[in-house]
Amino acid sequence: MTTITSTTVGSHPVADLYPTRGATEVAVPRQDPVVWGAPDAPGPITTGDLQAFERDGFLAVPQLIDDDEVALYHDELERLINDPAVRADERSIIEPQSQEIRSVFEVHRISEVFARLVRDERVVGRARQILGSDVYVHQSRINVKPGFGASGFYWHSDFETWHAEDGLPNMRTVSVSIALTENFDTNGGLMIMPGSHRTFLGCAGATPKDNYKKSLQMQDAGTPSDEALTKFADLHGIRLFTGRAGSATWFDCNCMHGSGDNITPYPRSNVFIVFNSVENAAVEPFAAPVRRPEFIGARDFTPVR
Ligand code: 6CS
Ligand code: FE
Repeated sequence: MTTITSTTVGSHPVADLYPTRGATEVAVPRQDPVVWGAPDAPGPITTGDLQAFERDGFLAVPQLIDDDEVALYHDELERLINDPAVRADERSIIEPQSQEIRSVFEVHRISEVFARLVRDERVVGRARQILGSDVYVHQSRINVKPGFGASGFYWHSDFETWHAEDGLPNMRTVSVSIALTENFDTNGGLMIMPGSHRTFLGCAGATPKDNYKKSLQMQDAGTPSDEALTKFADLHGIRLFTGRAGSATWFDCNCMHGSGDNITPYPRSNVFIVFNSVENAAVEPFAAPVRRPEFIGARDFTPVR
């Protein structure tokens, strides 16, 4: 018997369509559209590419920003990670082994340069087309993934975390990862299981308090079982995304994805922006004792203009 839990907005319960972090792992079909906008909606994405995004759960853009812009954003990434105040800030996640910076969160608010990238029509215009509404930034981060051993991210669905811990009710959220260094097939690139976005895998195991302090270095709660991952991989396959600096990958919030370690000398740095529909604003966590901090799960729902 599945118990329908809910969370509340004011006194209005919001049904939990995607139960997770209970006693056992449970897969349910996606109950939300993938592309919320009209297929012929105006914007940078062609109708054919929108249909491909609907089918696969991702869309690769060979060159989203040009070489000059890559230099601008990469310089800004370097400035941020070399600023002692940023390193000391809780928004910075440090690599456990090397003690180098692994990620810096909320770059769209601490950096005017990255704030401009978010507002760029080539970026926010695509998000509005996919989500069919005005959008706000749920989360942004730069992932540095330096060479010589930077650790990857184990398989997971972002939505599973954003639903359980940040209280996003529906799958109306899209991420874009923009490469700021070359993504080779060897330096820990993003891997996605094509089509996996159509199944929600509720994970087993309750969310520990202050989970984010560990999960952003090495995720534990919300990790699929080997059996489930084997089924998904057998059914969907695995696609590795490579591309030059300036290329980008748009992917649905519920894709099963991950990335390997980077033991090459070549950093795999990207900027990662998560757009959420203003119609899907965060409520209370569906499966966590407390909210995560706002620099990870935004509570300012002001649309990007
Ligand atoms: O927990 C989160 O919100 C972050 N964790 C991962 C591994 N991907 C999504 C997101 O940036
Ligand atoms: Fe992720």
